[in-house]
Amino acid sequence: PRAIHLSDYLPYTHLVEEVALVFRLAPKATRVAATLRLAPNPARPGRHDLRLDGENLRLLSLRLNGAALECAPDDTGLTIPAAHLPDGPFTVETEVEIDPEGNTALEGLYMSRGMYCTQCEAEGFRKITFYPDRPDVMAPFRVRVEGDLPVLLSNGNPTGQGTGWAEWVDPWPKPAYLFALVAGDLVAHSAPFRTASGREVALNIWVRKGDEDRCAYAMDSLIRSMRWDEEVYGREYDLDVFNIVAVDDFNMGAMENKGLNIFNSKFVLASPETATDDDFARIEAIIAHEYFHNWTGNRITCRDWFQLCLKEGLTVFRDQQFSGDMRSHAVKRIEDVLLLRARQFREDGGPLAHPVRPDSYVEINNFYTATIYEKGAEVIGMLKRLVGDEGYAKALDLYFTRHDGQAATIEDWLTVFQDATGRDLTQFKRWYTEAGTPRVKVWEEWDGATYTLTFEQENPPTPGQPEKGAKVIPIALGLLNPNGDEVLPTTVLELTEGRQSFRFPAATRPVPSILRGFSAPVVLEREVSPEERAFLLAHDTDPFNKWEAGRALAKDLLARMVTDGAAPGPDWLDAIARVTFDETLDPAFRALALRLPGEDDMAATLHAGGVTPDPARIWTERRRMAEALAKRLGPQLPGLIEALAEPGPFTPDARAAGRRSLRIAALNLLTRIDGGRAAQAAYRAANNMTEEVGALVALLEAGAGQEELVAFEARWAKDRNVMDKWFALQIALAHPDRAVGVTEALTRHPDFDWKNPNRFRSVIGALSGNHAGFHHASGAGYRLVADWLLKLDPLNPQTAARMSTAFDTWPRYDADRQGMVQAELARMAATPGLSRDLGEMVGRMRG
Ligand code: B3K
Ligand code: ZN
Repeated sequence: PRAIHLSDYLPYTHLVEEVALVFRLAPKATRVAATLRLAPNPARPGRHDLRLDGENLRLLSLRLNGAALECAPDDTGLTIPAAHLPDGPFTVETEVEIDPEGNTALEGLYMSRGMYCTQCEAEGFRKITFYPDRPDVMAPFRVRVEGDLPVLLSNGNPTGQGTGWAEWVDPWPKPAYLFALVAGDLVAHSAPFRTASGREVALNIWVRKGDEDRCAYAMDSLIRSMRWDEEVYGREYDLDVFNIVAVDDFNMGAMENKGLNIFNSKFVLASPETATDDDFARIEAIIAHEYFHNWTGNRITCRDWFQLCLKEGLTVFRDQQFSGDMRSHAVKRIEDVLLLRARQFREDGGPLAHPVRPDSYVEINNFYTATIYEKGAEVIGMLKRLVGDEGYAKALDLYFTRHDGQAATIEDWLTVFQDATGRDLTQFKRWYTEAGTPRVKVWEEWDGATYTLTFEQENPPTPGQPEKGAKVIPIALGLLNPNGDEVLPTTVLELTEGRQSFRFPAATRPVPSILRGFSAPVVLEREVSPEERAFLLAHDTDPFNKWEAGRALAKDLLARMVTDGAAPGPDWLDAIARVTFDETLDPAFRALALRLPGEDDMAATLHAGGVTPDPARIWTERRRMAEALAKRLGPQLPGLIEALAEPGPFTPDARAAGRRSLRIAALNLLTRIDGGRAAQAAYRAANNMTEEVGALVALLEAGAGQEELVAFEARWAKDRNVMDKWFALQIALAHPDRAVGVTEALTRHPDFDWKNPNRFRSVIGALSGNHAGFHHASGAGYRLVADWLLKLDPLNPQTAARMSTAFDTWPRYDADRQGMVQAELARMAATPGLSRDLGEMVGRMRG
């Protein structure tokens, strides 16, 4: 399959002035009639063939300006030669037949448990009808849906409905990837919303009967998101209705179709009994994310798929701001950085590294990555820091006025910032075009009067990019006196050269707090003594760096435990103990400070330091670390658990969730030293899923919990979203020697419906998330995951390809493991009929 290149971009030959679609729904033979009003595009002078994309469509009829036309489609579309086309505007009508029931790829129009739904981003619309399926072709849509189901939905405003039919008009020109249709026996949880300028909007969350009592939190999140976007970005909603539909079979989290967001049901449905605090937080964030796309993505969309970060990076940045405003900025930032390091730094450091704006791809679905999303958001965070809050606000206002209704590029975005703030962003643009995580080394010097910090940046090579220039790196810095007073409040240094020094007057030698708030997505390399880290953990006024100091202390220690058998000493144990019981600190922050470094993170860190990680050893030492901490805190844990109990009914707010997370972290430690008694009692007493799962996790991590697993299954067998947790937890937390066996056993469970992406992820994805189990020396983990990817690929290539990223860290490990992964990658590559999706991923990982 051929790669597509950014440099080959040309505007489409024609403009689509209007689209009218009629759907006659039938599970195996849905008919789609499309009428396209087209005109030559002045941006492409000359006469051109009309090329329409189309895949797996049975063409029933084709008319040009009302007259039948004989024209046979090929595998990827239909061409009407220029010779047939008039000089001016013309109309093309097609009728096709498609098979929603046979659509297991869950792209285009498909069925999920009796309900019709669509997923068109990135290139699914071409599986529905012949069309120029590219984001720079924007048109208003009229849709008529006919089908024997009570609820028939599409984008825009409803314009009429009767038994068995409904009509919708979306006045806002949009690319085809934002098209959506849903039909099913659904019920709505509804609420009214009045926009700032007084438009009445009907909000509906459509779910299956029986799920309507699990929509309240999603609705509340939606209303808060709509209000927030008005208040913070001045963005109002622009239709009379906003519909959200929950679907059980979905390849990713959710989709921002205009006026008709479609969600994976696990990111909508929540009740205290079925959803954990993390689920509630994710629902709030994803509802906000999809809603925010209405402006950043829909009203202003992407010119081509290389510009994906234009909408995704910005929308992630906005949803992060929103969650911070709703909850705690400090806690949100720490969680976001944990995720960034776990997913994006991992991607950036391996064979799948690519720029935030890639310049080529084979299958665009493979580029919905942590780099596009999370690093894309980090880049905007840096931009905001560099131009300041006011500059950012001015730039965003200009972006919305200048580009509303357009399909824009990263160049447009940066030009807006240059025009609004006067700042030259030529060098900054490298963040978009160059892959890899910069490494920043720091040296300090103090001569009695002046304190000097010298930074050196190194931009490591990545696939296809052996060399790169220096980046603009905003480094937020604070200086503390040895007595803990802050002598320099947060100041942003701009590192623009390979090596650069900054000087500060200082009569005593200060302690630096560098990269506050994680002001740039870089790896900071600096030799720091445990004493200095403990000092910052105790005194830093920047909550992120305060947490980071404890994290670094733990990572340094765990690295020494793994490499030279060191034992946890009082420097770390006492420092963590102080934070754990410091009642002036937010419980959510204390819980994060108690969280040990992850095994995969540790493997990456060891590898970066020149040590080949041994997964089994990391697992053992990390456990030893937790046990030492449990022993150190032990006597005080029951009291802490007791003090954090929440009287009264469950509320999902950040305050209550933070208390629960600290309580559960304490319970988890206690379980390592009390034989599981407290956790067993907590499991029985739990009246919400957060505590139920918290107690179960504690037991499973301690090698117990079998009885509780049985009870859990008996209680939740009928609830798919809850049962996903049951499958995932026992695999993710299995002993490394048993992880593959447990996974194999669960693949034989009658409820292992592997064609359902959520269930597949909660079994196969949970195994690849069990670091020591997946990387087991036997190679059985690699084999099992590869077997299942090969089984899924013919049915659902998108999900198979996405999950293949499990293999991308192979260069870190020893020669045996490298060889075994390479063998699995080779086996996959050699499989006849491998999808373009999985084929591209495997090819990139083999290098
Ligand atoms: N834009 C969608 C993702 C589509 C993924 C296509 N493979 C969801 C989101 O980012 O909001
Ligand atoms: Zn998005």
